[in-house]
Amino acid sequence: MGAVRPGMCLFPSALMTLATMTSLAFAGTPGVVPASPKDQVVIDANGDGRGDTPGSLQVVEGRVGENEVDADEVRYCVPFVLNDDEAARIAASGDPVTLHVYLVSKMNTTGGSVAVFGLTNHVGEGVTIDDFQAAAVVVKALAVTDTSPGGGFIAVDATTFVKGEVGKGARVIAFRFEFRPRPSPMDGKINRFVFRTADSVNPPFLRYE
Ligand SMILES: [Ca+2]
Ligand SMILES: [Ca+2]
Repeated sequence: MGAVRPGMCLFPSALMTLATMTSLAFAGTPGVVPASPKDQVVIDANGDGRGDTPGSLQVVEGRVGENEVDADEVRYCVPFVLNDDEAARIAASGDPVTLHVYLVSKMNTTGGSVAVFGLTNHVGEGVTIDDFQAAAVVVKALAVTDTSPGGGFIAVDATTFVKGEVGKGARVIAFRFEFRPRPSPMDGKINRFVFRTADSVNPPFLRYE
């Protein structure tokens, strides 16, 4: 371990390290895609089963369930933007793609759960009020239940959905989180799950192998 002398150039070794890391990344190490900061909650404030109220632009709580006591169903929509390299690796790989979301807390969720949906043919990176009810397929029905521990990440296998969308040429992969049962309990309480968003610590991410 020689001391660094004046004039000694460290750049070549740094370059070597970068080259090594890059080649490792293409040798099958996992890739991580962070959630788009355009993630959003969407609310059905008049109970007709359609979204009509977006959340604030920077939402730090991904609420799923009731936004108010026995009213205002809220769903969390989270897009992920893939670059061409990421899409190519996902398309070529036979390994799983998993969605990771951090469950912050549960509020009166006995008997309740969260179903994760994949928005099919989603256009653009943004979330609109129509994404509340936009066409989607079930990724996992009981992704989160009342027995899921709060304060940690939940992993959901999203391989089939993600590879399907990538296979259609999609570069934005969007998910929607919904509370079950519907309607939620009319129990005089707020029933909901809360997840971290892209604008908070421990944001959602996609992981591929
Ligand atoms: Ca509505
Ligand atoms: Ca309630």
